[in-house]
Amino acid sequence: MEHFDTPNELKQRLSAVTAARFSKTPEACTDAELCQALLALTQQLAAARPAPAETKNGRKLYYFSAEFLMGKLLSNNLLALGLFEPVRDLLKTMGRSLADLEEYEPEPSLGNGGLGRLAACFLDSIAALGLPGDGVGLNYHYGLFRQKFCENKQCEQPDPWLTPESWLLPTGRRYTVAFGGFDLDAVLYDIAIPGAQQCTAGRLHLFDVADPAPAPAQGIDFDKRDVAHCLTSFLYPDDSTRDGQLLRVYQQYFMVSAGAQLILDELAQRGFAPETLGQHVAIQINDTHPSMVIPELIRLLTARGLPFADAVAQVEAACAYTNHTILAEALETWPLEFIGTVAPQLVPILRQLDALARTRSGDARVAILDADDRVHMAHMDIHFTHSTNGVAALHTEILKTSELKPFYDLYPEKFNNKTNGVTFRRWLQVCDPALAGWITARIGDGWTRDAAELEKLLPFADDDASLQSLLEVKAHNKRRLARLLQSRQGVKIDPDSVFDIQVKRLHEYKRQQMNALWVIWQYHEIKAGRRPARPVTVLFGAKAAPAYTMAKNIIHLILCLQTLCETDPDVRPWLRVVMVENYNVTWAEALIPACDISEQISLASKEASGTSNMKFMANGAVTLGTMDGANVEIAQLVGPDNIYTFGASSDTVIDLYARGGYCALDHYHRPGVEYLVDFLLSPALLAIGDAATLHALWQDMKYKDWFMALLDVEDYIAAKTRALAGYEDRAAWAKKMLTNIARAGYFSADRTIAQYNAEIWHL
Ligand code: 26Q
Repeated sequence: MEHFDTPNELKQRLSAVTAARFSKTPEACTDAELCQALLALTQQLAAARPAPAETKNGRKLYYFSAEFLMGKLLSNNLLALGLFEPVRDLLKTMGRSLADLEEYEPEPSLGNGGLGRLAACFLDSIAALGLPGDGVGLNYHYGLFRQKFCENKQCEQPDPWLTPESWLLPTGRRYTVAFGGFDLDAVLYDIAIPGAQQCTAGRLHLFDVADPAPAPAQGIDFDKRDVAHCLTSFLYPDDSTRDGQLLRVYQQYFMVSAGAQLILDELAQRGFAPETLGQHVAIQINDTHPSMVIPELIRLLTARGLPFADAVAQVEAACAYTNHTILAEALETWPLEFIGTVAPQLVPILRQLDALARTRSGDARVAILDADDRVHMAHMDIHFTHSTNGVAALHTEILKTSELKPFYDLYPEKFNNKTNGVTFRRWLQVCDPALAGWITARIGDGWTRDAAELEKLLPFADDDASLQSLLEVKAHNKRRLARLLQSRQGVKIDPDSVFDIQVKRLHEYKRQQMNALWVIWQYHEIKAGRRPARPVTVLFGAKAAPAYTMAKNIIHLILCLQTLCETDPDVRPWLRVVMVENYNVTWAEALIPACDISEQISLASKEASGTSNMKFMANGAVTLGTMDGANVEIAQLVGPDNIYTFGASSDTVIDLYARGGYCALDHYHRPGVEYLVDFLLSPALLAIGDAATLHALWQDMKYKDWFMALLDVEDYIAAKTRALAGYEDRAAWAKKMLTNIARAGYFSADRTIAQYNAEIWHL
């Protein structure tokens, strides 16, 4: 940890930075300047830290991911450097606050959602455990679009995050990537990742083109054919329309080719021969986006003289693959023709790998190249890595028994589970200091090093004073969120209402539309004179991929319901709907600590894990959820009294899909359901929203309902009614909160990373 012997010394360091940058004392700086100065100072301190020592077996990890959703770095890095409290106290003496300064830090949104944020949590834990490992990704100039609401619809705006005070350290390193017909230099920038409780730092390596395109005058339209300049311009949104995404393949090959060269370089620098790759390198492939690292490494090793079979064996020993999805339509396959255009040198290798895979199994379902000459990236990963893992217990079981069964039959020893985790440093210590203080006052601060120690809180479930003050912590966080909503969005909410929160990417399988049906139900109840015990505020946050029409239609419905409730004087005192604009990591850090009821309502079998469910739990929210993803493990850990579960089981759902046994219309005709769906076409809603959009959504819900919202909606309403009734017994609710916090330790990313290391990486 960084030690400044006196607060004075810290002040001197800060003064040196403000003097050099702004010729001012810290006191004379604006909040924006002070933010920049602190960013610069923590960046200097983090960058000065050495890499963790290599372990005795000399292995080093490279975590390859197309996305790293880092979020703001100032507070997190201050914490890792041991400076969070000293800086907070110093600022206080100056009459300033860290929270105010942070408003000026741009958020690097280099990811879509869960997968990208997981990668960021993992880097934090790898550094905190002092493991020798770096991230490898791309330096997108525009992260995920910025969301605006215009006329109750989503509009997308560019999100430039690179500013002079951003976190990139130039490294002077570059590699040449050979594409079909031209070469391109990959320039390496680093972000230093200081390890909490360590004196070392890891690195996030981000590759960029040497001569990036200038920002477009407006919008986010880049010339996707201008690969040399636009390759790193923007991050692809996660949507189901993948056709024609040639630039995406350019991005992927650029990342893995430069990354593979970096790995072989460092291997040589460490004094090891290329034929020892499998012994000295661990590569984790985060979903299929970096899968081309496999053929690329094989190509580079054979070019260095290794026989093909030996190169394959080394790569298989080095690489491991993580699967994050069971949605068949989300599995990446690329036309071989694309790869022939982008990286023709890989085509013969892919054909050889396909031939080799066919010698291992005659089952056409496990082939790499299909009859249409499409390359199944996940298939290549499973054949030519030594480990395939799912991200929650249920997800891994589903992979083994249904989605990837032919592979499991072929390679049972390769399959393993690594239930996701989140970093409690960002997601509890930094975002919820009030709760962190409450915990430490009761069990000491050992939990900040080992989250399993949170279990020591369990005896306090019988301590009335502790329960009372836990409720006060929650009330404090709800008031904090209310203030933020007022200042950022001009919306005033009632901190004494129940905060029911669903924040995640908008996807039909996550079923925000089912939550919207609950709003419609509650609206009708209130109109009929049946009011809830206390007001409810339903908060949503979600971005829809720009090309995902159904998702955008659901946003429209939610925003229309928001207007409906706001403008109806009978309803507004009892039911509010608020959708936060531009939901991102920064919003999450304010929403999660303020949550009472955590909505985790995906169709069972569809959410691989979920990770916000873990963050909510650790912050004392009670889950209302289906038995899906990691919710299953949450339910096991807290027991039935401390979670509200509902809905069809994953077995039932998988069976319905297999038989084609689900008929939305049958469920629509149930008396408790029809009026909810038909409300989409009611005069009240049509007066607010766009008729064509609402009609399209109504039709889809009634006739298709691919993710079975109508199957579960009545059970959902019943479960939410139970949860809201449970909330009214404040002491009993506080016990549920406490139990959730106490049992959340399992979901620390430190635990997850320790398992990756013990069972896959062996660093
Ligand atoms: C692929 C090809 C072309 C364009 C975009 C994509 C693409 C981009 C992002 C495909 C998928 C993603 C993101 C997936 C994701 O976030 N999955 C989530 O991963 C979490 C971490 O494991 C899980 O908790 C979630 O359940 C899972 O949905």
